[in-house]
Amino acid sequence: MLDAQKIRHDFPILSRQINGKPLTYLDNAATTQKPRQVLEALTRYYSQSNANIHRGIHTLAEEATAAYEAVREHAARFIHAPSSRSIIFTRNATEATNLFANAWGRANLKAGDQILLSEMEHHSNLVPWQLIAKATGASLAFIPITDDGRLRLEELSRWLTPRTKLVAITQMSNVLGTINPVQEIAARAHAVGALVLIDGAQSVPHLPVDVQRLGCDALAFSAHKMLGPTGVGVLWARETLLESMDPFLGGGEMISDVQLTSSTWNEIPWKFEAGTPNIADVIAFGEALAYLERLGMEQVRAHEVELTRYALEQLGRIEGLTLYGPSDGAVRGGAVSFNLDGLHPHDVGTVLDAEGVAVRAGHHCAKPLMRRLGVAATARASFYIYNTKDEVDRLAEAIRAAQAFFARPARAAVK
Ligand code: 7TS
Repeated sequence: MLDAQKIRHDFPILSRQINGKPLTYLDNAATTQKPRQVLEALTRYYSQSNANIHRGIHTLAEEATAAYEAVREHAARFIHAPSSRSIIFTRNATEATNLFANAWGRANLKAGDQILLSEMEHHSNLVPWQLIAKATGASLAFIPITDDGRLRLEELSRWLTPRTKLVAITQMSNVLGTINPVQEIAARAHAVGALVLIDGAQSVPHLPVDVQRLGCDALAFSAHKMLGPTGVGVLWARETLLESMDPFLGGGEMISDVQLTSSTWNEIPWKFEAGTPNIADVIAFGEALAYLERLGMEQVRAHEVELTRYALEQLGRIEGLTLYGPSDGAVRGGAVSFNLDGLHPHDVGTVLDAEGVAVRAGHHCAKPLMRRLGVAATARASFYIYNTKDEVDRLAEAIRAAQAFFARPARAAVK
C-alpha cells in the first residue's frame, strides 16, 4: 500500500478537526483534497507569472503561455494520448461531454440513429445526450445492469446494431464502484461502426488509463477529482475527429480569421478553447499530475483495491447495512455505497459528520441508477491516496454510532 501517513503531510486540510474530531475525508468521488504542491503552484502563478496567454509578447505572457501549454503535454502523457493537439481544456468533465455532444453529435446524428449509454451513467453523461437526441431525432438506448451493479454484457449484441452511432459509457461508476470493460466495449462498438466516448471522471484519477490501449475515440475527465483545482476538465478525442468537428463555443482565441458575417477556425486544440481559459488552475493541475505520477498510478490503484476490500469486509459485518455494487474489491473502484435499514442516508451522513467522517448522501447525480437499485438515495464513502485502514475503522464505528443514535428514540417510544 502507499505510505498514506507520509502523503497526508502534503495535505494541510487533512489535519483539520471537524466537530472536535479528526477529519476523516471519505468524499473523494465528489472531489479530492489538494496537496501543498498544487496550492503553492496557484500562489506562485498569481504572484509571479500572471498574464493572459497566447496573445501577449511580453515576458509574463510568454511564461504563462509556456506553463499552460506544458500542462497540455503533461495531460496527454498522463493518458497516453498520441499528441497534445488532441487535449482540450474545459471547465470539468461535464463540459467536456457537452462539448463532444454538441460539436460531434449535432453534426453527425440524425433520426433513426442510436446513442447507446448504460443504466449506471452520471447525469453528465446522460442529460447532454437527451438534449442531442431531442435536437437530432436520434434515440437513446441503455445497456442494462445486474442487481449487483455490473453491465449485462451478454446483452450487448442486442443493443449494438448498425444503427448505433455512439457508445457513451462510464469507465467507473461513481455510485457502485463498478469498473466497466471499456476496451472490450470499444472493440465491439467499432465492429458496428460506432464511436466510443468514455466518461473517465472516476477512472482517470484512480487507475492507469491509456486511451490508445482502450481504443476509445474520446475521453472526458475532471482535474478536481485527481488532486487538481476545480474549474478544469479535459476532453481528449482523436485528432481526426477533432479536425472534422465545428467549434462548440465561439469567441476570442478560437478563430483564424473573422469577417463581419463569417469566420474561419483556429487549429486544434485552440479551436475548442474560446475566451480566456482557466490559466492558473490548469497550471496547478500540472502539479497534481506530477504528484500522481510520482506515486505511480499502479500503486494508486493497488492502495484503493486494498482499502476497498477492507471497507467491504468491515461494512459487510454491520447488521442492517446494505452494500451496493460488486462484492469483490479487486474488480471495483473505491466508491462504496450503502444504506442502513430504516434510516435515511441524509440522517446517516449527518451523524457521520458529527463524528468527523465526511461522506456523500443522496442520489449522486445518478437518478435512473437509484431507481434501478430501488432506492431514493444512498450514503457513499469513497477513498483516495491519503486514506488509511484506520479511517475505514472510524467509518464503521461512526456507522454503528448512527445506528445506536437512531435506535434510542425508537426504543423509548415502544416503552
Ligand atoms: N462522471 C462521473 C462518473 C462522475 O462521477 C462525475 C462527478 C462526473 C461525470 C461529473 O464531473 P464534474 O467534475 O463535471 O462535476 N461525480 C460526482 C459525485 O459522484 N459526487 O459529486 C460529483
